[in-house]
Amino acid sequence: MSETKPEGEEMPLTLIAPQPPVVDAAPKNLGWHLPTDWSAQRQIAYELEVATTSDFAAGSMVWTTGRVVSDSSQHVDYQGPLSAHQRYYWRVRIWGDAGAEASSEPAWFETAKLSAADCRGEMIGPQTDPGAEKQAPSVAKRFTLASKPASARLYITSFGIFRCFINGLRVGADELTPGWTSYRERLGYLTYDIAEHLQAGDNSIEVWLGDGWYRGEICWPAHRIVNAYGDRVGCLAELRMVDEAGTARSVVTDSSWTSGLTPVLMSGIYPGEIYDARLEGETGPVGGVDVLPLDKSTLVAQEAPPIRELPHLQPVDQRSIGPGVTLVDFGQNVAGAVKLTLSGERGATVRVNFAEILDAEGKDLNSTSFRGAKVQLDYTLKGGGEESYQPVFTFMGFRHARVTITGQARLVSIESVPFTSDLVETGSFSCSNPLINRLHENARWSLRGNFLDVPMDCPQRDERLGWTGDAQIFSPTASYLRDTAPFFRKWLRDMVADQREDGAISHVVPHPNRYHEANMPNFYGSACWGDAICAVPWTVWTFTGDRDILAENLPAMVRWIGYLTSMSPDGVRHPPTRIVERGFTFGDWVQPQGSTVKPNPNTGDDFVATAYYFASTRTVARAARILGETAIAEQHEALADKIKAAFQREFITPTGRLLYNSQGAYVFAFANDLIPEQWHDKAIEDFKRAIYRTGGLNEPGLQLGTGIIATAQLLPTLSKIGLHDIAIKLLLVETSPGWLYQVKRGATTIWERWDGIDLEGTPATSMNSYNHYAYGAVVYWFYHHLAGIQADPQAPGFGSIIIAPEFHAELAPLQASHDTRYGRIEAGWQVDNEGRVTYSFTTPPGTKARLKLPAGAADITMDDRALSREEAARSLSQEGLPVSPGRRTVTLRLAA
Ligand code: RAM
Repeated sequence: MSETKPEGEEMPLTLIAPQPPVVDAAPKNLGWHLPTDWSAQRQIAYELEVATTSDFAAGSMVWTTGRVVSDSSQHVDYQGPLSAHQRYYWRVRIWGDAGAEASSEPAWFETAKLSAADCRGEMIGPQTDPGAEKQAPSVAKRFTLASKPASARLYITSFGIFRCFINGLRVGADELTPGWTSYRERLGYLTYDIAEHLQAGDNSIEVWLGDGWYRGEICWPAHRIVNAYGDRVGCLAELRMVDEAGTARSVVTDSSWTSGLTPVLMSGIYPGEIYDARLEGETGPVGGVDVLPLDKSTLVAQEAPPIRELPHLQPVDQRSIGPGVTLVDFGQNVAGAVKLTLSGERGATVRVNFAEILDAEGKDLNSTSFRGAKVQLDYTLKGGGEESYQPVFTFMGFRHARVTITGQARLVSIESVPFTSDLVETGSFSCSNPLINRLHENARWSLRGNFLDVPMDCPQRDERLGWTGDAQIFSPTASYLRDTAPFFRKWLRDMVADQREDGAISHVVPHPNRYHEANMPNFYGSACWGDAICAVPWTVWTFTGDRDILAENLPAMVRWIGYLTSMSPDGVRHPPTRIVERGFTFGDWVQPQGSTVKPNPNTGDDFVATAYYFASTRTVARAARILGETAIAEQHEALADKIKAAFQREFITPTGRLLYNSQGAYVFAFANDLIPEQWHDKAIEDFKRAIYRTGGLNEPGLQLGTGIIATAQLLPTLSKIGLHDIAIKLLLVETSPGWLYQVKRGATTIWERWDGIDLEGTPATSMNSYNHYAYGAVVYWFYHHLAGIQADPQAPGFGSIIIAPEFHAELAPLQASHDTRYGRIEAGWQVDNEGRVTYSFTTPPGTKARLKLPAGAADITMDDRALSREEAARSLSQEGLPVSPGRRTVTLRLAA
C-alpha cells in the first residue's frame, strides 16, 4: 500500500510521479512539491530535464524545458521525443527569489506501447476452454534463453481475469487483473518487470484465465447476464527481453502456444471459487489455442493503480460452532479474500461461507445481504504438509467467515485479505468524538472495499456495479481521502465509451448490459446518476487543477445536456416513473420516511431532475469558459438561465414556498442557488421547519430525512446558508436516521440504509448492504467545513487555498490533513474552557492562502500578534485575509 508522508518531517524538493508510471502517451501534468523549508521563498524559475539514464549523462539527455521563468510547480506536459519500451528519468531544479536553489532526486516514467503497431502477439483463446462458469483454462509456452536478459518486461492482458506464472512464480501482486473496463472499446494491459523471473536455458510462462466480469455471471437474478462481453476467455502477452548488447527479443502469444486447464474448477465474481489443489501441476498442456479477434487500437496501458492487498487482518474471534465448523470474526467488514492455511489428508475439503453480520443470536452467519450472490469457496487439499489457499479469480465483501471441514484436515490459520485500488492516501482526520472518528474510519473502509478498479455501490451482493450516482456523490469525499484522479479518469473514459448515441449515460459504468439491451432496456439516463459525467470531472478538476480532465470530457458533457434537453423543451424535466422508460430517474434514493414507491422519496422526481439538469448545465458552461470554448459556454449559460427560470416558475409558489416541502428539496434548491434572493430568508425558515417538524425519536423535533443524494449535500448546504448549528446537531444524532446510529451498533463500514439493523437488532430485509459508501459522503464536510481545508473555486487544484473552518466545542480538539499536489495542508483547532479557539494550520510552500473565519469571531490574533481592525475585517469577509505559506496559529473568541 502507498504510505502517507510522515508528519512534521522536512521534505526536500519532491517529484510527483505519474500514476501509474507506465504510460502509452506523453505524460502530462508533471509537477513537484517545493521543499517544506521554502515557505518564505518564492520559486521564480524551474528547469525540468528528461534522460534515458538515471545519471543524466550527456548522451542520454532527451529533453529539457530549459530555465523557465515561472512560479508554477504543476502541470508541465512532457514534450520531448518518446519511443516505446523505454524508461525515462526526470528531475527538476528550481530557483527562489531569495537566491536559493534546490534539485530533486530523479523519478521515472516508462513507455509501454505507443501505438497498435507496437502491440505484438495475438489474443489467444485456449481450445481447452469449457466455457463460462466451468473449469478455468490456461495457456502456456516454453522457450529457451541463451542468457539471463539484462532487462525484461511482460506486457499482458486478457479477456477475463488472468493470473500469470513464469517458471512457476507468480508475476506481480496485483489482483483481478486487468480490472474492468468497457472491454470492447478499451482493454487495459499491464506491464511487469520480469527480469528476476527469467533464467538462462529453459523457461516457461503459464497464464490462468478466469471468467471475471468479462463473461462470468453479472447483475442480479432477474437480469442475470453471462458472457457479457464475449464467450471466450483469452490472453494477449509479450515477453520482451533485452540482452546486455541492447538486442531485444520477444516471445508473444500466438498459435504456437498450448492450452490446458487449472485447479480452479469454477470461479465467478458473485459465486466464489472451487479449487482442487490435487490438480496443481496436473492440468498441463492438452490442447492448442485459437486466435481470437481483437482490435488492437482498443488496447490501453493500465490507467489507474491496480487492485492490491492491504495488510492482512487476523481474527478477533474464532470459535467452533459444530464438528469441523469454525466461525471467524475479523472485526472489520472488507472487500477482498481470505487466506487459509491448512494441514490434512489429500482429498479432505474445506468450504468457506461469508457474511457481513451474524444472526440475531450471534451463533452463525447471516448472509442475506448477499442476495443472489453465492459467495462460497470450496477447496480440496492436496495433502502432505501445510498448504495455503487464497482464491484466484474472485472477491467477497465480508466481516465473518464460517469454515467447514470435511475429512481429515485442520485449519492452521485464516486471515482476512482486504483489497483496494492502490491509490495514494491523501487524508487524515480525528476529533474528540470517538463515534465520529469511527464514522470517518468506516468511510475509509467503504472506499477501500468499493474502489476496486471501478467505484462500486457495494462489494458483496449480486451487484458490485459502478453505479454512477453513488460514485458521483462520494467523489468529493473520496478525493479528500485518496488521489482519485487516475482512478476517475479511467472510469470516466468507460463512461464516455458507454455513452449512448442520444447522450444518455448508463446507470452503471462499465455497463455489462451494453450488448444485451433487451435484458435491461433503457438502463440509462437518470438524474444525478448520469450527471456524474459532469460532476466527477468537476470534482477531479477542483482537487487537481488539471484542465485535461475537463477537456477530455467536455464533448460527452455537452451530449448529456443534449439528451436532457431533448426531453425538456420547456426547461423542466418530467421523468417517467417506470425504470424501463427513457428519462427515468431514481430520485433521492433510500430516503427515510419517503413514500413506498421505489425505495423512495417524497421529493418529486421532476424537482430533483430539474435541479440536476440546471446544475450540470451550469457545470458545462463553467468548464467551457475555463477551456476557452466560448460558444459552448454561452449556449449553456443561456440554457442554465432558462432552466433556472423554469424551475422557479414550476416549483416555487408566488409566496416563496417550495412545491415539495422535504429536506431534500431545500438541499437541492439551496445547493444549486435556485432560490431567488427575495425568498432566501423565508426558505431558510421553511428548511429549518422541514428538519424540525418530523421530531420524535431524536433530539426533540430534529430529524434527518434525506436519501443518499440529498444527504451528500445536506451538511454542506446547511453550512453554506449559515445553519452550522443544525448541521452539527444532525451529525451528532445517535438514533436512526443518523450517521452515528450505525456506528453505535458496531458498524465498521457505511451502511446502505440508516436502519440496516433496527433497535431490536433485527437486520433489514432489503437494501441491506453493510458496505455502501453513499451515506459516507458526509466526510467531505469534515475536511471542507470543520477543518476548513478548501480548494479555491476560482483557481482549483490547491495552488490557491481557502482556509475556512467552523468550530464546535463539542468536537475539539480536531485535526485534519490533506495531501495536495503542492504538499500537505494541515489544520486543527482546540477550544478552551473559556470558549477561546486556537486554530493552527499549515499550507505548503508555493501556494497562496486566504483565511476566512466564521461570522462572530472576535479578538483575533495570528502568530501571537493581534490582527489590526482591517485584517480582522478581511478575515471575516467573503474574500478572506491573505496569509503566507507555512504554519500559522490563530486565536479567537466566538460570539456567544
Ligand atoms: C441500488 C444500488 C445503488 C443505487 C441503485 C439505484 O441497488 O446498490 O446504491 O445507486 O440501486
